[in-house]
Amino acid sequence: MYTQSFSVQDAPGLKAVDSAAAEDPKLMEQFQARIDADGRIEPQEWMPEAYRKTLIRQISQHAHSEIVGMLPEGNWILRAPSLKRKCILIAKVQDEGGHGLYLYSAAETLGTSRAEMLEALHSGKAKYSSIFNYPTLNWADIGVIGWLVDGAAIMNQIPLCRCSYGPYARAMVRVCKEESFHQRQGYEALLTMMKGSKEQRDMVQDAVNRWWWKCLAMFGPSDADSLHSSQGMKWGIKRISNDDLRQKFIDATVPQANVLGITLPDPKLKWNEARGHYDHGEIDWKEFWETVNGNGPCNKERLATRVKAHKDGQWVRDAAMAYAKKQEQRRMKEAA
Ligand code: BYC
Repeated sequence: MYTQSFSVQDAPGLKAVDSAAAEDPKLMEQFQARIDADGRIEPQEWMPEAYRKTLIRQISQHAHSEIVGMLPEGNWILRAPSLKRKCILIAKVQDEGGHGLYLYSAAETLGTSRAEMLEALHSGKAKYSSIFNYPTLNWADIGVIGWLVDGAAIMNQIPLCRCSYGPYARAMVRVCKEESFHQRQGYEALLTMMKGSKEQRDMVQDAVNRWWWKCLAMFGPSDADSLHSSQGMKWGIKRISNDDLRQKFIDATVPQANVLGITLPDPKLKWNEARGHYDHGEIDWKEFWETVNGNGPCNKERLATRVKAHKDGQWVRDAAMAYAKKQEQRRMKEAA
């Protein structure tokens, strides 16, 4: 769907966004009316500069999360306990790489380039999901990432299939289908371990204890502290708030934890009949912001691995460019 990226500024026939037009009240009114009527905005259409920038920020952060998210699981491909688990894990990690590619392409339709986005990631300027800065200590962590991390990701990403920006919304449809397989394979791996020895069951419980709170923080700061939520909701980029998504995730996950036979590490987790939701304890926001700001347990390692992979892959990009150039020259010669 997104094999042809283009720059909004450079593409002929497309109107570059200028800040004077961005402030034109009539255009703004038409734009908001389109969004309020649940319309989609496409790359060649007028959009406020701030809408474009917000989308570039969110989609590129999302893309970075997908490719950095390959690293903690990638570490376990050689250590998967069976050929079946290894095949599943390879397929999952490969899917995450694919998600990164659709998302970088969707962001490129807004006038940024792959090189700019990667430079921002590699220099530490851009954010990516906090969750990938924690270590994967044993095989149960891989099951828990599938069950909880991908489970949280689906909860956050299903509403993005209705995002007002067309290319992002369409990319999310396929991403969500694949995330659903990721979540199920994780849960199934944990169910298998829970039917095994006491040591295996303890490993699952230990992994859940370490990941639960970090997964709740994935949804972002509470609504009262969320910088971008109200504008993002007005523009139809976000459809459900951070806290509401977090609550939906908790409500959906508690029964799954019961079937699995593990305890979620929150003494305040309790069904509230009046609210029709589970009450829960407070997230450690100080720890979350430390991690988001580069000081989590694995931030430096993740970034170093990513930068090395990019450098090591330079010859592949050079070879692909040389091949494309050769093909183009051949076509020109044949056409002449
Ligand atoms: N980690 O005003 P807020 C995956 C930042 S991939 C780090 O609420 P917004 C998977 C936020 O960026 C999962 N930073 O922001 C892959 C903002 O900072 P800036 C990734 C976070 O944008 C491989 C500031 O905090 N999913 O699942 O309205 C294997 C204030 O926040 C985090 C997406 O990216 C965080 N957790 O809402 C397995 C989904 N949370 O930009 C699985 C798309 C917040 O002002 N993104 N921040 O410097 C979104 O839905 C939204 O951007 C967020 C944040 C809900 C994440």
